[in-house]
Amino acid sequence: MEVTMYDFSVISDDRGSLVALEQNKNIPFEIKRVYYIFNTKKDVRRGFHAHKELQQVLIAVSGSCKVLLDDGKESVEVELNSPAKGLFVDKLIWHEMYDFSDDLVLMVLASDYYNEEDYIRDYKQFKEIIIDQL
Ligand code: T46
Repeated sequence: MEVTMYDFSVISDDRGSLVALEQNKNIPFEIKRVYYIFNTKKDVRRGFHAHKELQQVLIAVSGSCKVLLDDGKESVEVELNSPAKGLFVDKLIWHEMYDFSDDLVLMVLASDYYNEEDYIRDYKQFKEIIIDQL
């Protein structure tokens, strides 16, 4: 499956570095929500769902983690370890996050407000929805 990883421009000078994120420019949707995940435990996986409509960009602004992406046909593992990289997670992609470093801060930009109805948390149901779309 195709993985979309954005390489953000980093503006650096002798004071440090800066990355700017702009909706519909280097982020491919209108940003309606930002949340971040931290204080994770290395061996406790999170995620285990797909979204019906939501699109997201995941950025490890500090530390690192791995992300499994599964489109129902194949799965890939991606490492996030740079505040200058953003992983696009489209709708109908099953995803899991794991292997968190102690200093991980995973920032997520989302195309819509929080809505539990948008989650598919059962893998069997996810596969059925994917098959129906073919
Ligand atoms: C996703 C991955 C990458 C809220 O109340 N508002 C929010 O905006 C979010 C994201 C979560 N919550 C509540 C829902 C749960 O009671 O926070 C609790 C933890 O959420 P969840 O178990 O879904 O966390 P993760 O890490 O498994 O998944 C999260 C996002 O929920 C999800 O959309 O794609 O990060």
